[in-house]
Amino acid sequence: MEYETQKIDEGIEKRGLPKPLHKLSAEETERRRASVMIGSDILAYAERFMREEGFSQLLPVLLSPITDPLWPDPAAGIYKRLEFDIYGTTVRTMHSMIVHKLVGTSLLLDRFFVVSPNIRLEKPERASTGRHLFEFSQLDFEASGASSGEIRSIIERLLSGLIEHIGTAEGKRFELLKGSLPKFKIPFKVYMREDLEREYGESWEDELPKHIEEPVWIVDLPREFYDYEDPKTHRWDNFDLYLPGRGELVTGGLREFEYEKMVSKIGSAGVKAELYTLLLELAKERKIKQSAGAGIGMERLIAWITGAKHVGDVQAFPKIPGMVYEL
Ligand code: ASN
Repeated sequence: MEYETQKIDEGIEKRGLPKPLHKLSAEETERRRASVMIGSDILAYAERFMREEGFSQLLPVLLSPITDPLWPDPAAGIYKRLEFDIYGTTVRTMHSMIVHKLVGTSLLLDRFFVVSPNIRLEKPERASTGRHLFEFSQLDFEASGASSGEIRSIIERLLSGLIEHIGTAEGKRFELLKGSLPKFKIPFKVYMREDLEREYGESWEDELPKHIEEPVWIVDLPREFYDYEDPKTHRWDNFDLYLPGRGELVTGGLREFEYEKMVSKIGSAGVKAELYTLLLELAKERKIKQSAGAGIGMERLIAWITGAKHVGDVQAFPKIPGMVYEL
């Protein structure tokens, strides 16, 4: 055990990974404290903004038989899916509350958001990307009857208001981090995924962040069955927001709501339909209303604003892929 701990410590040091709290020097503790406190302010601002936009805040769900398949998603790098039995039923740790959002906006509330902890066991080789964690939280929200453009506009207004707020409220803490706030204008530029593939090839996701100075939208991304695909053009009415030097911050889109389309997309993706029985039954009874929504990675947002190199540097208790610390 002691040997293992020493090996992990050496690994963290050598690779410059975020350390556990009890291993930080006094100066590093000050910096971690500043990032976490700016993070607290960011969270409070974002929650207030969402309420003012008419979204109610729900508390998160952590375990359910149904979660996001995260498949097919070109960016997925899951090393293990956690499933276990409770009370005789198989449950999964929450990958994202997407299905809860579709059902919730159809049966309960037109607009809601959740600061939603997600457990995705990313591959250990993602430890040093600076972007991946095996536990993170997203500001996940959904609006019945909204378009994907409306959702993008909400996010643009949230981000620009947030940067302005943090600039005035958090000046002192920024001095300590020696950082400068991101600068950008809204609306952000919109790129078609197809054009990026043509320009940068298959690995456009890694290339694009090196070539942009401000956040940009990417639209039309073939991925999980719940995002809307035009049956005639095969274009997807969904989006990602990419940050300069960092990559994806937000994922979202307009959603599927029709039974036949869901069934056929689940089938062609090779996802097990029996895992989504409830959603499919509701869709068959035409009880699923069309909605649109998105999720903003909170640690990525805080790391971008504070200038942290690794998303784990803004977590009080870092969750680095492949590294399990005591807390
Ligand atoms: N939250 C995302 C969305 O709303 C889904 C995800 O996290 N995979 O589209």
